[in-house]
Amino acid sequence: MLMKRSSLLTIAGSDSGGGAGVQADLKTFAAHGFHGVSVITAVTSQNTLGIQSILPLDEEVVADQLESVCSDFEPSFAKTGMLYTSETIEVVRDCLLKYDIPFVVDPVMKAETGRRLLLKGALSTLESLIGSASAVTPNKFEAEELTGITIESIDDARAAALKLSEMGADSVIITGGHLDGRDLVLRDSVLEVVDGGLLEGGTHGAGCTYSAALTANLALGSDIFRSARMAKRFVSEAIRSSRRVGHGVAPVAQLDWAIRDAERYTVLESVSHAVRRLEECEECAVLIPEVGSNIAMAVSGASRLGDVAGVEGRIIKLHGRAHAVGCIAFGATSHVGRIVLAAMRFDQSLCSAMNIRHSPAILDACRRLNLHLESFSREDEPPGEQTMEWGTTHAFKKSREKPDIIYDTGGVGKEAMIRLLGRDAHDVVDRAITIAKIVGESRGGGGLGESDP
Ligand code: PXL
Repeated sequence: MLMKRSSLLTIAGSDSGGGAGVQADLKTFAAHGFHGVSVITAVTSQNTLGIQSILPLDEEVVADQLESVCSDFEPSFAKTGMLYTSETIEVVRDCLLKYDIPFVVDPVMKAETGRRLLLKGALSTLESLIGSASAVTPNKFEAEELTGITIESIDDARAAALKLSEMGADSVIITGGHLDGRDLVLRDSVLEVVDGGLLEGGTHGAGCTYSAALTANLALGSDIFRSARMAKRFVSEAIRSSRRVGHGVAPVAQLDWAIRDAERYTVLESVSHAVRRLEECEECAVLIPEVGSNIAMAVSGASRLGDVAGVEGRIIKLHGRAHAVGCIAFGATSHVGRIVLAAMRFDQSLCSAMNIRHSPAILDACRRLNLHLESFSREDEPPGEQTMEWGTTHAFKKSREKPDIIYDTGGVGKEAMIRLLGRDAHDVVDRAITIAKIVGESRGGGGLGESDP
């Protein structure tokens, strides 16, 4: 369970496209396990192609929102984004100081398209806000505007960071989207460079996401250097996960990474629980082939073996039981993993499989369960093919309905094999256990010999 986390506050503009601003900040706070509260300074009408209009809210409305959230939620940290006017900056500063809330200033000035998100005359008021901040996170252009220093090298960035720290912020981070991906972190005259490299992916909202992740990490108690590293990692994953939505610059995806991680965890749990059930099953050793067995399950949308979890070694027969040798991990099974990937190309819901021993009694048990069986012959396999991929694909193509079971009768030096397919590892193991019980009963009382009658 997550430790109890306080609320975090964002004071920023709304981005109707959901990529930057308040929307980016709230998603980033949520991804770090925080409840986010928000004060909207301006409503931007925008999409991936640009900003169509900006409606700044009256500073009284901003002050009302600030009072509402600060008086009740007691945020442990705040961050500011698009503030637009001097008047808004002043009410924000007054409130944060009144409630003694530490804050990060992301000195947002312009959108990627060049549209101003801070009025020209508001720069000096923004500087006074920076003077009370725990951290300020300008990009190269914002740092240039605030310091008057042209930044073309990491040395220029260092000079600008020193000048910014003289404004009074505890820490300065010049973010590196325009500095070969390197961020410069300065605190109490200690300088650290956080390397990152330039990444492939949509970047709209990257600055907001970075400063929100920094805020969350500071609120979790990390120092500025660790927070900067963690925030860089978070925004890098969000850029990598960006998807083309709309027709222009893709927004970063703050939650996809967290959701993917959660799904991978669920898959690991599902496979390990299924393996345990198989090991506890008294009749199941009869299903284990000479070459061993494996159970695989993939995350949704899987496209490579790294997206499929299974037993690192294999499942063998030991003391009359099925027994897994090795841990459950992603990328652990190439044979059964390939079957799953091939089956998913026909039906995304068939994301799990297990190979079991081929024998007339086991095939008969499968038939008695009214499962749809399909087969392939290794003799038909064209040279240079991956057998598992080809066999599975071939079986799907020749089958009228989607197969539950695909088997082959072996070949020279190749053991015959049955593969069970299912919607998840439990589904597959349910079938395996039922088949093993039928085989056990049909031989009259469950004694497990090495071979079928
Ligand atoms: O990324 C800066 C930014 C911040 N806030 C809002 C924005 C943008 C960029 O477009 O729209 C509301």
